Formats: sequence, C-alpha cells, structure tokens
Amino acid sequence: MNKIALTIAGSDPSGGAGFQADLKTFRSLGVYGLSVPSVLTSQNTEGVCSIHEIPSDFFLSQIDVLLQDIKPDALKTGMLYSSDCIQVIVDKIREYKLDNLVIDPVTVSSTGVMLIEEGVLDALKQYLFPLAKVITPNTYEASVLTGMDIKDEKDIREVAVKLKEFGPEIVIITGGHLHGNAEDLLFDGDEFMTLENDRLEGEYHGTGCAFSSAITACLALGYDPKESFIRAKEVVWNAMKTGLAVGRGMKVLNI
Ligand code: PXL
Repeated sequence: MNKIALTIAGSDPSGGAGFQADLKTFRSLGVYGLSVPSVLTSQNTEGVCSIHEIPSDFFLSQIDVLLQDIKPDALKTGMLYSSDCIQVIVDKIREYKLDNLVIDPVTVSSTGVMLIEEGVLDALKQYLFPLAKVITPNTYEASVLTGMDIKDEKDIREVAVKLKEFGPEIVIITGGHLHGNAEDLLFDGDEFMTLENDRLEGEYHGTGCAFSSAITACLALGYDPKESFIRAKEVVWNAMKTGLAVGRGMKVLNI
C-alpha cells in the first residue's frame, strides 16, 4: 500500500457510513487511509440520534498536524456540518496544495435526518466545489444544490450541467432511476457517460460514502476520473449485493 487517501467526514459508530466506511473502502482498494472527523454522530442502523460538531479550532488542528507530516494522494469530504468547517478545509487545501479532491455533498441521512446547518450548501458551492476534481451528489442532493426538479433523464443532464458551472472538473450524479434500474451519470463538461445496473431490493446505509471513497481511492491509485467511476461503481455494487443486516435497521455494505 504505497498510496494514501484522506477522508474528512462525520463519524458513524455503526460503521455503515461516515469516515469508518470510507477507511474500509480505501483498504478494500489497497489504499492506506487517513481520517479527520468533522462531526460525531450517535446512530445505529435504525437512524441518527444526535450530532456533535468538533470545535473548529480542534478540527483545524487535526488537519494541520496531520498534513504537516503526511501528504495524501487524494482526499474526500463527506458530512461537513458547518460553513466554518468548510472554510478551514478550503484554506488547508490551498496551503498544502492538495490535489484529487472528491466532494460527497451530504445533506440528509438515509433515514431522513438533516446532517447540515443552514448555509452549508451555499458555502460548498461557492468555496469548495471550485477546488474539486469530482463531486458525487445523489439525485436528491443534486436537486437541492441547484433548486431544480429531477423527473427524467433530461432533467438529470441539465442539473449536471448546472453543477459543473460551480467549478468541479467532473460531476457524477448517483441514483438516477431509469427504466427501473439504478443509473449514475458522469459529466466532464463535454460528454456524458452513464453506468447502469439492476436495482437491488431493500434499503442500504452508506452507499454514497462508499462510492465517493472508492472514487477517491482510485484517483489516489492514479486512475483517471472515468476509470475511477467504473471501478467505484463495481466495488459498491458488489458490496451491496452481499450487504449485511448487522442491526435491526438498514443493511450495510459488505466492505
Ligand atoms: O450517508 C450519509 C452520511 C454520511 N456521514 C455520516 C452519516 C451519514 C448518514 O447517516 O451519519 C456520518
């Protein structure tokens, strides 16, 4: 393992989502994982119970102390609760000249709990998206970020074009529902690329975290964004097919 990826994300003690899921995903792709928690949650497979943000001076210290020592080949952000935390990340990415940033713009949990403070989506769009190699909203997040409705394939493409205007190199919108299948769409500013697979029965927790961290690991390994998209989709699909019912609530990925 000579490539390194960093996740800056929330903590999910159940290990289904958050930085715990990210680290497992990095490892499954042979990439050494670093993690800085942005926020702690108390939750299990049935849902999120409470949220405790890491104070921003300590959040900054975690990132600074780590990056003074180790430079990751790629990094991702997951749940970022406040705009303060986004400003810290923007400053540190510039200061340490970090490349290969993947942003998973987490907004609500799979069980419907809001995971961000007001103003976070605007701060993400304005300050963090312009630094991103890849952003990976699901259709709900893409719709909230743009204020546009998604009803069909044409809408998803329009939303992807709109998201590209915020400055990321690549937009990937996950979880489109076409012909009853699960479809993910990539837009690089010129072309669209879609990957489709059968929809699986049941509800899964942490698919967005695993997908964005698989992309991050692939970028760290030197794959380009389109190859990373193909590989990440395969990794997540396989982990979903063999998903585990570890608790009473949603299934988690087998990763
Ligand atoms: O799946 C989004 C997500 C990301 N990060 C953390 C979470 C969740 C959903 O619950 O708890 C920490």
